[in-house]
Amino acid sequence: MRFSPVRRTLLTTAVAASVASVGGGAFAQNKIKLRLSSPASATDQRAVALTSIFGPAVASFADLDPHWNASLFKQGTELEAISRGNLEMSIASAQELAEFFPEFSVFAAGYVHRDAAHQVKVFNSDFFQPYKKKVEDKLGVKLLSVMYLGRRQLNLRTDKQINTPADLAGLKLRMPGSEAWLFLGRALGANPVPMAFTEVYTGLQTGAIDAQDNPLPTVRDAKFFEVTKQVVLTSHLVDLNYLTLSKRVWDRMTPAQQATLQKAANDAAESGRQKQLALEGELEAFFKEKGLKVYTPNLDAFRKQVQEAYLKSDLAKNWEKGALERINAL
Ligand code: KDO
Repeated sequence: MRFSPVRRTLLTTAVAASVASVGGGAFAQNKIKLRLSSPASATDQRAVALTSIFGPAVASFADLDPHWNASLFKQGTELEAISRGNLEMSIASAQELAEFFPEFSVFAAGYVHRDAAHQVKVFNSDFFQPYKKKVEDKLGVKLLSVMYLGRRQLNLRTDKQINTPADLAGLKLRMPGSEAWLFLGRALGANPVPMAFTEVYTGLQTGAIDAQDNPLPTVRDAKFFEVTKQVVLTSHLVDLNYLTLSKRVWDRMTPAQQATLQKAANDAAESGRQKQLALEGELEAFFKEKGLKVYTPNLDAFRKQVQEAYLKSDLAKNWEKGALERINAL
């Protein structure tokens, strides 16, 4: 994995910018504007939890100003925007963080996190604290909470039966556009095509791509079921996002405001997680009613191929020593 020149420059300017902001003082009178940008739709449970729980909980001192469907910043550019002081919040993936800090790709690797509870354990573990600190110090971004997106499943516009990774050979599988994502697509046995989330519906409709992967609630929210014929339950990634906040904004809040905001973030993440889990349990039936095939392939074959691909990859060379073992032990 390479550090792009843009990302490297940004890491240097971010540190300079956060040094310059020291001594900004608490937000005493004016409310803090918290612009949040995400490709998520307004019906996504993370969005629902942020607007119905987080926003009201911080309303005495902050105005949450969410922009869904990537309407403010393009997918994958949000961390850079926060770092440069152009945005206050985002819902970031470990894959996006791996663009700046390659060691984050371990949290984005297939068949590593076991479930939603495991994600929370990892996020709160002593082992994860230096990762958080590095993102704060070098990028000026605070990782507030871990949000559960769900188990990513394959969603195809063709009805070819998929049993093992070999059945995906040559399949144009859309992945979000970063190296850690594309690697996952290749590890599954497909031909990954980078594409922004907001373009996926049209991509499936026109046949620019053969398939996409996302958790069941996202397949419903984004209406991908309207333009696909099957869902193959590979559960290849128990996917997470981090709710992020500009460290500069955090540092200018009073300790009481910080405590309120942190609790609001944790409460919103917990509510979103529970709703997302419940939906995952219900949606198989919904897709079947809509006429899609929904079935489980040979999971041992997928797990074996994906895990082996990671272990012998360049990505794994960037993982902290013992990281995988520590995650597995939690
Ligand atoms: C996607 O682009 O497929 C993805 O699921 C990636 C996630 O990290 C997350 O950003 C998500 O999109 C968006 O929030 C839209 O749900």
